[in-house]
Amino acid sequence: MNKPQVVIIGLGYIGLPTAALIAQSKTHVHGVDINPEVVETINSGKIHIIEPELDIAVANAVKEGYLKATTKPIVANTYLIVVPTPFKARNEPDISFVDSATKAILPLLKEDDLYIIESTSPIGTTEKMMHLIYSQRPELKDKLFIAYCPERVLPGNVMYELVHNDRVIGGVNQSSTDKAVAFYRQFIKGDLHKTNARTAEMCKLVENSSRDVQIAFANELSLICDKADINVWELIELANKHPRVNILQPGCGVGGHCIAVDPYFIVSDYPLESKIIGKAREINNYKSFWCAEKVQTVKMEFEIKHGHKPNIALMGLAFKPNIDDLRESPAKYIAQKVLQNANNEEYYIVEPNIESHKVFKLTNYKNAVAQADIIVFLVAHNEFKNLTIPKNKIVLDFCGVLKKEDFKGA
Ligand code: SAJ
Repeated sequence: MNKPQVVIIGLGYIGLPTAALIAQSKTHVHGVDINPEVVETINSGKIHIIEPELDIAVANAVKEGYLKATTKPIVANTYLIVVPTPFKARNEPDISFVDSATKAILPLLKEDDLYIIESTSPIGTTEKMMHLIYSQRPELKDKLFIAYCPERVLPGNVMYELVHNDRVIGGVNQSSTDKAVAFYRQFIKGDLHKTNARTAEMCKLVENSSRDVQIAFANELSLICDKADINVWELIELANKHPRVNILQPGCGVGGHCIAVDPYFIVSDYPLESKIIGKAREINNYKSFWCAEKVQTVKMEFEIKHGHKPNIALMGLAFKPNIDDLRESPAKYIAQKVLQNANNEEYYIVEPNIESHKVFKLTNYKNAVAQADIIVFLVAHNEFKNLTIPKNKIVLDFCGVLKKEDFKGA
């Protein structure tokens, strides 16, 4: 096999699709992951994550010899850091994975190599890594190309968006930006926008914070409308008829690994200034809590009125509609909270996108609706949209499945 040209550290939701994409253009990619099981899975042409079309891309790349995975990096000329940046207690970003990935390649670096961080990172991380590299390898000072290039793909549509989305690319100097742009140009059809590293880092955080703030506005409206006895879905639809208004949809909170996390990267570094960004996080988190409380209240009202415990259907567990991904899901949080407060009611848990779950006993969605006295819509899956709900059932529609139908709750 020829010498690999690209090393990608981190073979997760972004690293693995990126590795497969680059390998498709017959560039040798050496993927690195600390988890030996992940490495073994990929080398057998299989994948450990759920993403449409990724399985075929990885199988082909491995079969044709352009993608190989190991637990240790090797010498290449381009290094991509695509590791997670979680947050620690008190919502502070944790860049220790970026730090250790950089340390792992430090001894391998040589003049003219390109080092790119793709991981979502607090502002200044790329410069911090540059200082780390040059302090350990002073003979390479100003002889490497160092840049930041965030991804912006939507889970479920990664293989398409990876190629077609525009990218923002920021180097620590002009030549680094140019070199990184030339690298991505080989694989990406979207426009590549040049900037500096700090702006590129902030751009990623701002994109997800912007969406979080907009969702928080919709969630706040849903709380106000619940008190004011106004159908929030109808309200938003009408307000959006204005040519310059585009309100997003309320739901049971914000889930996934990105939108509910990235805003904290700004808030923790700029706590005094980021008032709206911080408040949006609070509102979106509170919305999940509020939904769980609402179920509790309606359940007790039912028992007082009917003199017996209700059957309750909890519809959806995924973090957004029509996917099988339950990571950081507000619907799952609400289901857990409701079940913690269970008091001999019968519960039917529904998630049409998965076969079974190790904690929740799942019920078919039609059966759940037929059995339930109270139907709680947590995720707007397509399956739920055409359900006919008998008038005698109580419906809590937290995600707008029924839109303008007669229902109770935000
Ligand atoms: N949600 C609402 N109301 C809405 C839209 C979304 O409550 O009107 C909720 C969803 O139900 C879900 C959460 O927000 O719980 C996030 O879903 P999403 O589809 O908005 O976003 P993600 O997390 O799947 O992907 C986001 C995308 N960022 C933006 O749209 C700005 C994606 O482009 C990023 O690449 C990704 O985060 C990431 O990796 O950062």
